[in-house]
Amino acid sequence: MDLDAITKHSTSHAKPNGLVLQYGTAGFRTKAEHLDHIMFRMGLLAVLRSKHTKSTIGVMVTASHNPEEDNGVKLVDPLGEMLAPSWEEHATCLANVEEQDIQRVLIDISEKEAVNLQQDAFIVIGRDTRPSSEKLSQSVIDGVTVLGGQFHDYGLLTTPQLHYMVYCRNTSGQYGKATLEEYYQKHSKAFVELTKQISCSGDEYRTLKVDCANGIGALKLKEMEDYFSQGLSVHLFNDGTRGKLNHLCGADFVKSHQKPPEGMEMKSNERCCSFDGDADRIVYYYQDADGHFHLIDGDKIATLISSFLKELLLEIGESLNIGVIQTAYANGSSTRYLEEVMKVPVYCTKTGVKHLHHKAQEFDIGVYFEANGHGTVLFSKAAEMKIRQLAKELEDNKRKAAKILENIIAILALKGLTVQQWDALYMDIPNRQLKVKVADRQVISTTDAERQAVTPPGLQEAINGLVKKYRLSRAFVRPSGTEDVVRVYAEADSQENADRLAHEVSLAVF
Ligand code: NG1
Ligand code: ZN
Repeated sequence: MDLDAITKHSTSHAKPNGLVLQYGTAGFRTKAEHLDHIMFRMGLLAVLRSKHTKSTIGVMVTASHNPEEDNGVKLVDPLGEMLAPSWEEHATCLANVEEQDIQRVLIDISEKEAVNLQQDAFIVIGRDTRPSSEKLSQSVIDGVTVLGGQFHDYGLLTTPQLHYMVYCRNTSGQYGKATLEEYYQKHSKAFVELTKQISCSGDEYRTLKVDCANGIGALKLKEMEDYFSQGLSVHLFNDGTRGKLNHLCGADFVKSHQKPPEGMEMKSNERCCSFDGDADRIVYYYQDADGHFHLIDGDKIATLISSFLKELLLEIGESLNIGVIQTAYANGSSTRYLEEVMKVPVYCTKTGVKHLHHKAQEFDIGVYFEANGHGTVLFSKAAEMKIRQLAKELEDNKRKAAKILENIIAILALKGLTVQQWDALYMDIPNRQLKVKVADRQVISTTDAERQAVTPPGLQEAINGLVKKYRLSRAFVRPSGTEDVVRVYAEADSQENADRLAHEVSLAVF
């Protein structure tokens, strides 16, 4: 370690006095002007992590669905996963020390984790379209180079694309080359193959209106369009040419306000969807003939995918185990439908993809989605090999199902239901989410996958009392990991009651 260089560079990425930040649900996130030192230090940490794992590590500069003025950073581990928990602690520690202690913390981490400092390090970097992102990613690069790490800056990328690049680079090209070209080719090929096999016709399945949240999704979908020319026709809205990122649009807006984004013309029964600011979230929706808005959120996506997969497995006679992972924000109806009608086991974890991902790894096929549209499907190595084998071996009709499964590993698409039929799988229980500003949100601590408040004393009892007043009701509170607020969630038998319960619970939080 060139200690002098570290000292010199860290003074040019000074930490604002008294600022304490935590590596939270999705890395560090706050106002962009408070993040320069964090970026530099995460560059340093990424190098240690890369030396430790002897692999390429990813750094993504984004604040996803937060307002345009915010920014954030998250590290991506070798197989495209979220950073390991013990390293999150190192990240928090490194982020908060005074400049003169940076070297000591770097040495501490290296000793604790037995990092071989002679090992080479390689970092890949991506960023979203926020005005602050370019400069902040330069600060990451500064941190990487000062510790002697090599890097490749991909520039503008979606979060899933950066995860893909990291994965490709660490699997010696077995999965594919770490280029956007290959990313688009792989996905479009699987999609086109898949739609060939689905017995549906008509434009309905091939056209889609996309609200890009005025973010990176628009740029990347435009790049991708040529590859999809035969299979899919997408119409982009909120493509960033006029509006502000995530402002009155995007997946988070649509999900939390339960209404269409501004800037999108919706005709009745047209299939529409929204991305978030880094394009790792998607929710679908449509307006019915009476002008009612229907939201098809992450819970319904998980239901669709798991029922589709279950049918395919049945067809090929395979008994791979499927599990669905949700959070406390999953609509009560979706959990009931999955467990009682579809008979798939459902597990609840804490909020944040990393928790869902971890649990999903326990299954041959783990389907996980947050209600807000973050999620994916994990196939265990063994399951993937079995499916690929079956796709080669089975006789015709069975082979077809295995082939579809094989393609699904790369891309997920509809199974020939209309958006209305999909929506009708179950009816959401009316619900409401609210944000409450408090002096210190950390006074609230929770247990049972965040469904019960442990502190402050008396809060859970108060919530229980309120919930009892309503039918089909449920409510919980938790401190946000990405914003300085407490989140309140409530469900009840009518929208009016859900709104009322959420409001009453938010008063109990003060
Ligand atoms: P917080 O702010 O911890 O609630 C939010 C979302 C998470 C996840 C993260 C990361 C809700 C209720 N919470 O976390 O699901 O998406 O941001 O982006 O939507
Ligand atoms: Zn996101």
